[in-house]
Amino acid sequence: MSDAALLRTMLLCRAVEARLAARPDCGFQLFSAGEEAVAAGLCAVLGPGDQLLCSGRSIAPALARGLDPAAVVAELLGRTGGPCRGRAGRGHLAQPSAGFFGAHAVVAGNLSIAAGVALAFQAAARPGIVAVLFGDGAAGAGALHETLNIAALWQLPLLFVCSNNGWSISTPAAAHLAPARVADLARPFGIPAATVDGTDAPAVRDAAAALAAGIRAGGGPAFLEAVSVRLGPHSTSARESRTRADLAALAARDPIARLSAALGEALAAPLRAAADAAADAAFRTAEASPPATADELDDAA
Ligand SMILES: Cc1ncc(C[n+]2csc(CCOP(=O)(O)OP(=O)(O)O)c2C)c(N)n1
Ligand SMILES: [Mg+2]
Repeated sequence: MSDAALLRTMLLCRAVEARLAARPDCGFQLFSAGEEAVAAGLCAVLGPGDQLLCSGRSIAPALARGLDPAAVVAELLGRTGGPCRGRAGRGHLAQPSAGFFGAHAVVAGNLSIAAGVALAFQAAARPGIVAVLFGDGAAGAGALHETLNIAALWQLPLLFVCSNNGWSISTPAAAHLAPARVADLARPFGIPAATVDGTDAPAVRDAAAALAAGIRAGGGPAFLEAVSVRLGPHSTSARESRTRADLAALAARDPIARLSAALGEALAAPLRAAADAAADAAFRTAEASPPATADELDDAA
């Protein structure tokens, strides 16, 4: 995927989230602003036969994976036009037929499920790989260490990707994580690991491509740590716990501004306009979709 295509993907994610954030009925959301380069760079190396699992911070990963933006927005607004007919929302959004095995709201809960999907690929001799995207908050969880162990032992086709934005809600990584580099957790298991600047989309793509190639060649699991930034509060209902000075420093690392500057305004401006138009169209289509009914919600329970 070209650098311009990465920027197009990131701009769409930002445009959709900005429109959602502006709505009084936006619901409880976790936005990816600042982390779009991780989603775009990772998804650039995934093909139709691969599967992606992510955390509850799922909007950019779902859009970057290529899900229909109108369907994603419908799901977020609780409309029946969503892939889960509006019953899953951000926390459980899934469309396995599109290579998106889903969002998992339980921190670290996606890891062992991803190992199961990778085991199913291996058992069926399917050529694809499974990527699991999680935060630094999952890095101290037992599920990560158990999954690293079994993935290494069974040589599962699994790409671990940690978007290390340095925060779990209001807890800094330094307060809950012993190693300074999350990627170091993979090394005792013999799993190839790399750390990359997660605000540099082409660098994420290139690092993910190298690790994915090793997995596709039968080399077993790999681990990518993308050092990212969370530009906004943890969620739409969380108070910002960082200072204005902290936020200003983070804003200077905005991955979209970075790639826009690298590619030049002549290229970035039309991409921005196209992303805005695509996001507007997605909301129009989603709003025309009926809300999920109470009956349907009962069916799902
Ligand atoms: C097992 C579990 N504990 C607590 C929560 C509440 N929770 C939701 S997101 C979050 C922080 C996760 O931090 P991180 O993994 O770094 O992801 P980020 O929010 O930075 O994307 C927490 C504690 C949860 N969803 N699941
Ligand atoms: Mg985090």
